[in-house]
Amino acid sequence: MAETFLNFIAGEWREPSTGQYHENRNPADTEDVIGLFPRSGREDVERAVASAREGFERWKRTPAPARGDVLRRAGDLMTEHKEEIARIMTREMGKVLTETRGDVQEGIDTAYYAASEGRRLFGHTVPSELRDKWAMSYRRPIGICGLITPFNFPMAIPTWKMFPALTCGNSVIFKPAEDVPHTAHMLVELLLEAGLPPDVIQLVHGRGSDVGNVMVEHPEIPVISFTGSTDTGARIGEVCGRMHKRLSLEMGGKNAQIVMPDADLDLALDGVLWGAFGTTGQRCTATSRLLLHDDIHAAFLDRLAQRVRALRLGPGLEQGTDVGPLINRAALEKVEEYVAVARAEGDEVVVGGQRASGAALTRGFFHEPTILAGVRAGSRLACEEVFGPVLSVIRVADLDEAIRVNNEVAYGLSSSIYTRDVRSAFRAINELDNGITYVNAPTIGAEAHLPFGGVKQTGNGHREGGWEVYEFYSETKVAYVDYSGKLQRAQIDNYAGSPS
Ligand code: UN1
Repeated sequence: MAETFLNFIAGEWREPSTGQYHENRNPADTEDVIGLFPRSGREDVERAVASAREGFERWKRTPAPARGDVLRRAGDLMTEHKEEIARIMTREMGKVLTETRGDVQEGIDTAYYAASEGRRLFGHTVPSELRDKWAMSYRRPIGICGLITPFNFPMAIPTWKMFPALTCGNSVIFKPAEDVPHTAHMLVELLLEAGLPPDVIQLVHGRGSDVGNVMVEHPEIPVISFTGSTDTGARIGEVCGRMHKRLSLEMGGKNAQIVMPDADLDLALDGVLWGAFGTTGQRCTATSRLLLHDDIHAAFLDRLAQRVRALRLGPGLEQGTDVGPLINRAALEKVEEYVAVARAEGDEVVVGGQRASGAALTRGFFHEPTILAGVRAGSRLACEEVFGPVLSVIRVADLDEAIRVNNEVAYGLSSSIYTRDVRSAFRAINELDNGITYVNAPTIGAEAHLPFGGVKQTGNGHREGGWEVYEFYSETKVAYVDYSGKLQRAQIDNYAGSPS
């Protein structure tokens, strides 16, 4: 019998008001049932809001360094349980164990950063226009933050949102993706063990169309942070715009790696292999386009094809596996559809192109790592996000064309250039329309303490990670203190020219 998991609402592990559960299955072997997880409804969110409201009142008065201290302990506990969490994560999400260890490590790094930020949360002190007057800005917590997170980084992405929100003094309602509820359960357990007051965190499992929608539309949740598809982000944006909510969106990408003829080609090969097929291509930052300069196109493609053919497809828990399964059946079918579109559009399938065969692999959602060549800029495979192990190779004549092709898609998350020419490198940094550009490194691998996010349809101007996210989760307040003992009108009301 599979274990039944519960929501964490109002300080208790509770059954969902709907009485409904869904089965969480291992994407590498669908006969392996991990557990039953709640499919919650409106009533659960209402209860969570009522409790988070009380949690917020107390937590916002807790000194920020003390709030940070809870996150430091959470980081310690995550470190202690790193291997256990990684195994749980691989079982429900599919990516290989080395990568799930990395995912947990990103959460740990985010915890320690958040802990130290509790001792900073800088404001500004600036001179006043007037004598005997003090002027400064500082940060205040906002309220209840609704966090809606994706499947592909089950630990890192929730911590990117949750830890800064908590350090800033907010309470949190957490709705993890339905495919990765077990990791979310672990995270909440560890936070409680670390000493987070129970009403400051609420875990509500369920579908976006039920729980997510109710959170987004709830008038008492003033902050929403969402990572997921651009379509869903657009719908969330409409509601939040109407309700004047603060909203952070991290959405799709169509990230490109450019390889120039002067590059270290071995390095570029390692880079694209990791960027395109790591996490089975299911990172928002995954390399899904390879822009190859004419001069090296044929030779590079040839070597890449050999390397891709050698990748081992298999369960992420098995040693020697390079590429795990896709997250679910719909994701696998989407990849198959895109390969069919590619064939119809006349792209050449150089490697892969099929659902994986062989008894062990047909029990999971495996698709062969796939390279498509001859992809034309502007075609569907050159523009649309696949979110799977599919790389579109586009031929370019020079750096100008590479920059143009990189920039002509609707998304703008990450990009990469391999070159030994410092001029090309700096031109790329300056002219590629992305939130992140890597030089001589793949499109994946952002560090936890720098701002993460993209331009155009990838985001809405906010960043996760680093110092910027702390601005998102706090409200700036300005205080003026006049100690002159008399009414001093502001400069605009008494300007008498430059002081003598
Ligand atoms: C994502 O792409 O979905 O940059 C998040 C990386 C990781 C996070 C990626 N640090 O590869």
